[in-house]
Amino acid sequence: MVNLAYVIAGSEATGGAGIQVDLKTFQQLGVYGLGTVTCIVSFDPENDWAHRFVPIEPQVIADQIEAATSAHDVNVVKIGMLGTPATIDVVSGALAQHSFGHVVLDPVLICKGQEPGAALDTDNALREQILPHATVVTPNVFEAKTLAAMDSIETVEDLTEAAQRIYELGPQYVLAKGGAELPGEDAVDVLYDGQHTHVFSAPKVGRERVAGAGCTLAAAVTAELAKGAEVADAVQRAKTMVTEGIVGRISAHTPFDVLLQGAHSG
Ligand code: PXL
Repeated sequence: MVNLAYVIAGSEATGGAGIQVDLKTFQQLGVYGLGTVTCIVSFDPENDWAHRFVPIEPQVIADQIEAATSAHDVNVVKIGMLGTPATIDVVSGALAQHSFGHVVLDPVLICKGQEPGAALDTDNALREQILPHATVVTPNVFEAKTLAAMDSIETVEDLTEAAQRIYELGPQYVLAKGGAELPGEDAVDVLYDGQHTHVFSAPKVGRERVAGAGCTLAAAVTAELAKGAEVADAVQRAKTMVTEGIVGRISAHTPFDVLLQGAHSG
């Protein structure tokens, strides 16, 4: 039997994030991938790699979703960057219509290098229309602060509180990622399911953030769920893949190194 995972996300033209990473991750984990593009991000090398962002027309997103879900029996979907309230309307409609078995939401609010708080209406639409559909939501520290309305997250206890607050907004599991952001020797992530807190820890690989880590983590969770894993096991395997991908990272002319999906041996 072929396991299948679907992603609805943005294209990031350098290959370091977005749907390109999601599909590479699915492939690396032995899952057939299909995807719907919500927006196109082209970094501008002439302007300090600033984001050039173009949303896809809502009807074209709806058409892609129709094609994907008509061609295959899709049970597991990852949601990545959506980018506009109009896109969120289309995607939340699809989530309500299809009742997928698992929805993994990477709540991409801004990308590395963008100004925080640039798009409050989009943040709010994501919180209200997409988050309640999520089986698992995977905020990083910045996204966790925004979604949990907390001024600062500096410790694992803060991260746990953020996960608990975000849980109240409707997802079944919150995976709040400390990553390289919190102080200490380890990259710590916290999974909260409404009752239990599960802490995942791995020694930090350097101190610099690496492009593609968040996308890869959520995509790997998605792939593992598609293969039938329980959420906590899917998270553990995904974290292992991300750690290996960071160890094997490649450099680029962009300001960040890039995680290598192919570094994971399975
Ligand atoms: O890493 C978050 C992210 C997700 N999706 C797209 C992006 C980025 C960051 O650049 O461009 C399409």
